[in-house]
Amino acid sequence: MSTDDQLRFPDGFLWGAATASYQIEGGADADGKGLSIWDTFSHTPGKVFHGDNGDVACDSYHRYGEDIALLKRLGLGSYRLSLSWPRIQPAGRGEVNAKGLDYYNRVIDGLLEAGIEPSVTLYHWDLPQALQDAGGWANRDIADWFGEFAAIAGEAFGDRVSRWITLNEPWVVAHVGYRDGRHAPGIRDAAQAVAANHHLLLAHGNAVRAVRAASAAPVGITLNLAVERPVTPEAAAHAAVLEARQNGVYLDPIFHGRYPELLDGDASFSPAAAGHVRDGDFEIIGAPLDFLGVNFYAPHYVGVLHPDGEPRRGETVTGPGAVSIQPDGLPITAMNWLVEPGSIRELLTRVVAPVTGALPVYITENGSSWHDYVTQDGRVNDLERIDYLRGHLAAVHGAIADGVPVKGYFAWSLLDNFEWAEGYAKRFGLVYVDFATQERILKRSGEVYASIVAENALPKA
Ligand code: GBH
Repeated sequence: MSTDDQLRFPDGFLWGAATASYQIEGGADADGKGLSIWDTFSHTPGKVFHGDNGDVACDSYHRYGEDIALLKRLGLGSYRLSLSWPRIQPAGRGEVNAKGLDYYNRVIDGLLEAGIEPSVTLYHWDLPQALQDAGGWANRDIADWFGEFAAIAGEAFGDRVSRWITLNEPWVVAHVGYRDGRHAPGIRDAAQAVAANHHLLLAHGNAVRAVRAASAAPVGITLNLAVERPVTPEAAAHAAVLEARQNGVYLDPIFHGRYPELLDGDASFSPAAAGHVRDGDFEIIGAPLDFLGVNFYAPHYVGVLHPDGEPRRGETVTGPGAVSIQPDGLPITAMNWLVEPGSIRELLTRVVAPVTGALPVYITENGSSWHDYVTQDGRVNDLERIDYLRGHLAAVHGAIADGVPVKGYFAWSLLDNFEWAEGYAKRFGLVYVDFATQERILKRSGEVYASIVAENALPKA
């Protein structure tokens, strides 16, 4: 699958780009949409950098036609978009907003007309505020509420969606939303976080069943999995615990019907230890999947906290006795995340494939943020993003050569967009967005990606 001067991807490899509803749509109260927790959170002073919010974002609620034209110009086979739950069910339960369904019908039909497969995520973090008022992901009833929403989406779009993703990154929802509070709903409570972990999985299982009842399309879930690299032999045990807290608490219940043994007795990280598991739960959670979606950005390097208990400069305490460190010599993105392409190959071969075996895997997000700017001749010369993209695609190619059945790759993101707590300050797009005018400019990385897609191959450096 390789010639001397290029790395060829398997025939039929699916090339795509991803976005998420709250990050691009705007139209925050258009046509009967209900409030989401991100509307509330972003309008709460001090929560988002620069006081930014998603009221307008990329205005894709009105400009989706331009977005589809860009996808077509990139030559992509699929677009990964997410549904805003409160656009479809303003109160999260019961009443369906027909105008919300109409919006997604327009987007999906537009994609199909352009020959682009819609890959639809049911939940990418914009929970209806009304459901948060009832406890949100910490309330077990949400498993049923989400099942109802999934059934509505399945019936409305199931004849035209190419693949379904139930949840995006449940770890971020539970951990960043309910444990450290940097994301909506901004709660800092380990008990709610560990409950959310379990309820997200139950909701996922109910959604799998609901969409299957209405749609023949493949169904999966997207996890953000961690690669924890110990920097000394003593740090290996810490790395294992950190991977169990982020990877095992999702992979094990979905694929093995249990929570990680390594966390037994840790009620703040194991839903089993916290007493949330009831009879029959693992049958729901373990509903067979058609693929696993994996989002990956950067590895972590794990060291042992200095015996005096003080993290050294550049270290962050990440667990009892453990620190994350920034090793010398690796580039760092505008998000402060490391660039180490080999880590995505390690993730696929060491973490994912031993669990998923022959199950197809899609990279549902991968990308990087840099301090992009428009030059006087109207171009965005994002050479660092090109390096990141090429490096990671070469590493994905390597994982395929190792035997991991990776079937597609979605770049994060099609567009610069609302980067959650970082607002508009951090840009991940293949397309630059001037948020004052909504002008979209294809970056040089977009041109490079388009040529990789057209060739189904990566030129060797
Ligand atoms: C994704 O989450 C989201 O799905 C997407 O909406 C978002 O825009 C995109 O990433 C870019 O942020 O320990 O400093 O190395 C990414 C979730 C969780 C990625 C934590 C990196 C560790 C950062 N992430 N993470 S660090």
